[in-house]
Amino acid sequence: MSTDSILIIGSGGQLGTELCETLRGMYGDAKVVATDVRPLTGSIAESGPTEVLDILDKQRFTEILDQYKPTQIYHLAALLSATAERQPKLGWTLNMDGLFHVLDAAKERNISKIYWPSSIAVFGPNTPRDQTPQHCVMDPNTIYGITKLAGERYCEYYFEKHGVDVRSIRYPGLIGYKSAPGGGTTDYAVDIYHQALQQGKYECFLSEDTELPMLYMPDALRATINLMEAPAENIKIRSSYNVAGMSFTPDQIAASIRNEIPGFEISYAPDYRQQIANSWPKSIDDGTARMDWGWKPEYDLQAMTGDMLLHLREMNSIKS
Ligand code: AKB
Repeated sequence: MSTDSILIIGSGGQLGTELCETLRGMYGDAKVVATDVRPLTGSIAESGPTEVLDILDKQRFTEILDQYKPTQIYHLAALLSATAERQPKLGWTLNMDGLFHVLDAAKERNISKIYWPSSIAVFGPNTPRDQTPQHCVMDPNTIYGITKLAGERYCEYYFEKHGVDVRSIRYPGLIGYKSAPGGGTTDYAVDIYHQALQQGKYECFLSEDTELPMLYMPDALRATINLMEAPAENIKIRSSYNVAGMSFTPDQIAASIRNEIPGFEISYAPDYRQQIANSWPKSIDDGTARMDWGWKPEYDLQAMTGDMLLHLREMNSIKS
């Protein structure tokens, strides 16, 4: 394999699945090596190279680096907020040690760019919750948020001290129809569409007025690629960029679904994830990303709902 290949760590997840497809479309199937802790199957395995990789296994990671000599790495493997709250030690180890392995590899080898996702979980109860600025109080009180904030500091440190070209976005909740999320607090906003089509109703684990920032997957992919393609001198933030698409409550997403499926019903049974959501911003100020590399979202809530339902109906052969 030539030296300009891309390695994705965590290709089996919600973002990894779609990012792999996008990057293979852009650079060629053979150039994008998809890895995951579990063997990858389906179109991702049929269309290009795949490997099993637990990023905590440094020896296996070294073998893969030696074999493929990637010049870019997208390191996506992590435990998300809800799962990490249930397994805090594993959350810390996977999210931190995995990042160290990748940053050290970039420092030691000829790897020109690293992408690492951060999250709105870096903010906490004392952060301004409306239009949360790029720079403000950050006091996350979830394990996931703590690892993301520590990871951001590490990324900036490796850029400053070792010249590692690492780029990052603080994703809000990601919503897409191609792949399922797993272990996040914002996952309800994906599940609700599936349940709306299958059952006509949904029981939400957050309260009706819990407002959170969200981003539709096509916008998330565009943001990620635009950031990675931007000239290095434009990237002024080496911790992680605020990026936003829309903000809504469960009540508002339900109303947008009702515009398409009039009989849709929602009920509420908040659980431990409510506390996580309560510590996060309601909306995000992404002015710095807009200024530095031209970020602009395309989808609002109703446009996303229309597109999600259209594609899910097509995929499941459901008539409207
Ligand atoms: C989660 O809910 O844990 C993630 C996130 C906001 O980072 N979707």
